[in-house]
Amino acid sequence: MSEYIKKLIAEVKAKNPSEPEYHQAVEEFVGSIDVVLDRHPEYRSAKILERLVEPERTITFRVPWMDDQGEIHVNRGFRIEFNSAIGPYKGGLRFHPSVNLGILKFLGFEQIFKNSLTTLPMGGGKGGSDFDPKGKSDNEVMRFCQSFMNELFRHIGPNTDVPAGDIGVGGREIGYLFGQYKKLKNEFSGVLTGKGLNWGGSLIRPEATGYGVVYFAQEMLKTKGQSIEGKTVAVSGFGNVAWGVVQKVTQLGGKVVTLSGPDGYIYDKDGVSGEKINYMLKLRSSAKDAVAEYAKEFKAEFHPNARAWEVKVDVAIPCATQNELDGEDAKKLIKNGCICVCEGANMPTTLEGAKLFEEAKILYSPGKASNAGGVATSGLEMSQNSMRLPWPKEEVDHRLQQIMKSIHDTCLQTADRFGTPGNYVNGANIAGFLKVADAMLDQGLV
Ligand code: NDP
Ligand code: 2IT
Repeated sequence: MSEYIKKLIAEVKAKNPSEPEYHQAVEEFVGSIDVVLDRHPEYRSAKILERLVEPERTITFRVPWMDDQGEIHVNRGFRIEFNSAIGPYKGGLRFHPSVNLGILKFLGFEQIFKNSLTTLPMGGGKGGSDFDPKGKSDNEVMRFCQSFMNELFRHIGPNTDVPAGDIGVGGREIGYLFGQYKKLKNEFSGVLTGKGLNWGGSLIRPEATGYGVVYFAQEMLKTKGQSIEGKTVAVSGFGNVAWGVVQKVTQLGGKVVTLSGPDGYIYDKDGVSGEKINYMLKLRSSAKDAVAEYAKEFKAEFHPNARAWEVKVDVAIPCATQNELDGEDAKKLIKNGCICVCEGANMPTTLEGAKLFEEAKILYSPGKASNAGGVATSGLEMSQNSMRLPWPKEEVDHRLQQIMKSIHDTCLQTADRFGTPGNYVNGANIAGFLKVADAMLDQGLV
């Protein structure tokens, strides 16, 4: 690593103390960019990296709301408008008690390059709140969303910043947020994505992240003359992304044998398929934060307080949250003969885990490439909203498949061009970076 990059990382750490996830995301990214700067000194002199690591705008606000008993609560709301070089800020909202500025900055930073890879014109942003949806009633969630939008509405717009869902934010929350935006602005527009199908949503958006991950994994396996068919797959999480992954793996003839939650993981030797996939939706909406009930319902094994990565599988698809797969987990997967790790969540693998996958030379893709199908389909929802014309399911799915193939091929070609063939991490970081960096140069010092 060059002195220049080392200094940049040290400055990011000093300037953004107590934000370990943000440091991790920057470190992982700039490690790939060193070689680009050697070939393109113009990026260095224009201070592109120094500008990239500083969000264009960071908004924090108070979110007061009342529970069903009449008690008042105060949460913190955020929106990080990170980079608008190639389009309006775009990225999800996360509602989870762990949310803080550092976590949203890591997510917003990754979103810049992910969105760049999608081939669509979207800048990078992320937001959310430390609100805990666990155990809340529909009315409480509605009042929280309305209060959150009472401030957020003045910062967003269909050509400015277009939020969507992430952990803890699904169709129900997007509905309440959209309703309040519409009331405040007196405007029906595509200001959020992941909307309901009757009011501007796109077919396939709920499934898109998970489907896209599996399309990407399929492309990765193809490079080794293999496919999903007949493979056993470990999936973590049981939320939106995991649900889409399980559906698509099953359709393509693979077998998902694990799901996980904060309480542990389930092992289902017969595979999560058929009615069991719909049961995931029930588990999720029960807001109990646990997968143990799946084991009871379908006579599967439940392993409390353990991670699914100890199971012998061909393919691993982490779909829960950041840093859920560390060095020890990576060693277990490699030892058990896993040939492909395709990230569904954002930054689920620690720096150490990623290094081990790279050294073992197994197929390994970073979330910013393999989970980009969600935001890409959000981009397709924006196009349909602008045209005021919904596309059929087949068209959206076809475009999603094309986009995932394009991201896959771009990653491999770029990795090759910059001297690290087969390295999806470098390929994704560099290809995502080049488009944004050139747009920043074109647009001058803003
Ligand atoms: P959901 O809320 O639908 O599901 C999240 C899953 O992860 C749940 O099973 C959840 O369990 C678990 N989880 C969340 N936080 C933690 C934690 N701190 N420790 C352990 N488990 C946790 O979210 P999504 O499926 O939408 O998101 C999953 C991942 O995919 C995230 O990394 C997200 O950023 C990423 N992603 C999402 C996209 C989308 O379009 N939705 C697009 C691209 C990436 P519980 O809530 O019970 O804790
Ligand atoms: O991490 C992500 O890419 C998302 N949560 C989806 C963002 C979006 O705008 O659809």
